[in-house]
Amino acid sequence: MNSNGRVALITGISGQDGSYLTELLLTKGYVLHGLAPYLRYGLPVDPRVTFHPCDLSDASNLSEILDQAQPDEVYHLGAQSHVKLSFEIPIHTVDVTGLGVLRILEAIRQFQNRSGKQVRFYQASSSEMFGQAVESPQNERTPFHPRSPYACAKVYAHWQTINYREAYGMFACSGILFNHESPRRGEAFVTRKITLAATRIKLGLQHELRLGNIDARRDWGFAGDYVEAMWLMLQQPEPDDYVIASGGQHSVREFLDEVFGCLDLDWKKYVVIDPAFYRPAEVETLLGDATKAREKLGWKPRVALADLARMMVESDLELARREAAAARAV
Ligand code: F7E
Repeated sequence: MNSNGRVALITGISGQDGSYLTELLLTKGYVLHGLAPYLRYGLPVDPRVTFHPCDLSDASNLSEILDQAQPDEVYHLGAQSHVKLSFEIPIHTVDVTGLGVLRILEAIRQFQNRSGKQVRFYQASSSEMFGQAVESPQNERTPFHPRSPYACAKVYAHWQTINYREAYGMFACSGILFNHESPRRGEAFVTRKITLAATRIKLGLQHELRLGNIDARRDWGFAGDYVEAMWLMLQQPEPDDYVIASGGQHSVREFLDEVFGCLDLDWKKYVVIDPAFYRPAEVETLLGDATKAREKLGWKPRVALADLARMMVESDLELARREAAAARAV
């Protein structure tokens, strides 16, 4: 693919969304720069991407990176994104997930002044901001009621993004993304935890699965669909905020039915409820209304939950088969 002459910079490039967005932007001909604190916890970054180590709790090298990369678009995906972990490391979470956004916005504002360039900025906001939601489904006008240090940090970051848009005329957008999953999802999030365990149980590598609140209800979509919405937001004539969601809602129980059903297993024989996985404050139910994204961006999700579950099961079954073969070879 020939270059389209545009440069994009992605923070959090080694995570699930960073990897799908990398693939999308490479097919569109972007020159790509990626930031992450260190790579060993994430996926390997595509060799076509120029990688810059950058810790969002420090960010002292951000200005230098912006001067080197000269980005037209910045996609800010980097965060401490695990909700339960945010109760255990709240200060670090708020530093990276909340203040980290301010560090980037301010570095971009100064870069724009130095270079005369207009940078388009995407902020990864989250449905967790709705928390104990006052209405259902949630849209761009639904008030926030965050229920974790992570969600509080995301609310702060969301409003800073709007503030930089209003105060400095920055082209800054927030995508309020509901849960989005894939075979590349981190292993500590509930969907991947379930598909990894179910496939290992199927092959006799594991015998139980310990979970927390399986009555929680979420609006789950496919990460590959959701990164397309991020790109679309930055191609519009005006910056704005958009809810990105599937518009369907399922409980963790229903996701268990779907996944174990794919493998002809009954999850009730293996799942143990363990209070260690409960959160001090839970978000019981979320459901998104992405009408604005459909009407203004022309965006809609393509992958339904049953297909997503199957995609994740097939991928994790392959991993489990390799693990079983390696165990036999020893
Ligand atoms: O939990 C329940 C848990 O950790 C989903 C992040 O990407 O999406 C994600 O946040 C539900 C919760 O995702 C276990 O209590 C039960 O009600 O997969 P999760 P999340 O907390 O909804 C939003 C949009 C983000 O922005 C976040 O960054 O499942 N649950 N048992 C469990 N959850 C986990 N992780 N592990 C369990 O054993």
